[in-house]
Amino acid sequence: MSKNLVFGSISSEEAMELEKTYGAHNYHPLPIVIAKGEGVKVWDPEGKEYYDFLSAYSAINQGHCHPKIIKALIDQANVLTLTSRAFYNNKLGEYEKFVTEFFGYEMVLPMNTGAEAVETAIKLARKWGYVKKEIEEDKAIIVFAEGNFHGRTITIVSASTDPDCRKGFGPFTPGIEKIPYNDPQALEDILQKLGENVAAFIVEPIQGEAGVFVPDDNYIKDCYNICKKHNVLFVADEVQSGIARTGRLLCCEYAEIKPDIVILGKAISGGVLPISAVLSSREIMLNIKPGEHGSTFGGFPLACTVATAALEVIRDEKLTEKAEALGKIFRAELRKIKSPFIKLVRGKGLLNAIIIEPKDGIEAWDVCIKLKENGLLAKPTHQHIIRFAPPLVITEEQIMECIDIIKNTLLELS
Ligand code: IF1
Repeated sequence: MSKNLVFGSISSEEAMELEKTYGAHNYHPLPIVIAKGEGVKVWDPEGKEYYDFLSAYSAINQGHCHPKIIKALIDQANVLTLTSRAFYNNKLGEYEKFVTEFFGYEMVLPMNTGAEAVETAIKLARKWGYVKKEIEEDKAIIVFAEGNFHGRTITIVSASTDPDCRKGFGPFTPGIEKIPYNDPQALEDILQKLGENVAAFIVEPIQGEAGVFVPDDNYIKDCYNICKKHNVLFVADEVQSGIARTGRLLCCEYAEIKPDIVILGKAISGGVLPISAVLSSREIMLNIKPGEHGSTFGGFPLACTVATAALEVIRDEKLTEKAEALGKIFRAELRKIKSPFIKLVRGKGLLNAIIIEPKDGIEAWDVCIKLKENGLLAKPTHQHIIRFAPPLVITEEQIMECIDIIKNTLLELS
């Protein structure tokens, strides 16, 4: 049977079969195989073209295979990839200066995945709690928001309220409290009660996985002020909301506050390597002493070079401004679509979602299948929500083309 392949050497069917046979079934992907990516577009092995409206969950803000980032990867890969932190190297310090100045912080602790950065932030906060706030040893508490998503490690899922993230993975890490999201009073109440042992409040400025849950305008600022009042660190998980995605370099800028600790991942590398970072002050960062935390690859030369190029792209191509302007157009156009399936449109910048009203047995998953057939890739979250997050390099013309695809798809399903 001719495979009529355009990219790679195996067909979509073969690729899916191989994953099913040899790969753990820890995901339920949409039935689409991606073989090539460039900018806002991806292609399957048979050459069909799609708009990518997931951007690998906002890791590909700069667009697939951005030439500047790929060049940085290739050039550095031919010189030096990894030294470990047993020795110095000529790339880490330069990157640390660049990234701390880029985001306006004094110090950075480089890690690899977002979850590792969240774990690092938890350790930094606990350490600060014992050393600086003089919390009784092993009594430190970290407060999280219900509906959060911060990664998949045991400590992080200990903070989760999603049964699918927790079931069968206990026992869980102690010293974790959870309060309703978008409710500053709930934070005030728990800090009134337990505040003297609370080291930090860790929160997403917009809850991505929860379905692009944008809190009230005052929420982040109120929580920050409550944390200050109780000598509790305010920690922002900007792994998904950060790096221009919501129309600000950091989503917390909308609240006009500067978190004590910022957690970054995903688009810090433009989706080229797993790179993450924890940014903070010297007063917080220097409580972790040599040998108390780290990782083999954390801040390796290849990562430093790629992350520098990826952040320069954000700056030089003005992707923050673009995300804000195009996000407004995208939401306005989505809201013009008259469809019984659209219950709500919400988001900030180019992190948006529609809440689907199921109808005649048709749910968000079916909408995504039809969108795929019409050339646009998006994936549902929590059954009835479809997240739309294209690379920030998308043009206004392409946005309008995708609005038409979404409109026509919903029309077809009606
Ligand atoms: C999966 C979700 C998104 C994150 C925030 C930390 C991390 C993530 C705000 C951890 C990671 C990814 C993980 C990936 C799918 C995706 C995801 F659906 F899982 F929840 F984006 F919403 N903080 N989110 O969003 O970063 O360790 O993955 O590098 O696990 O399925 P990571």
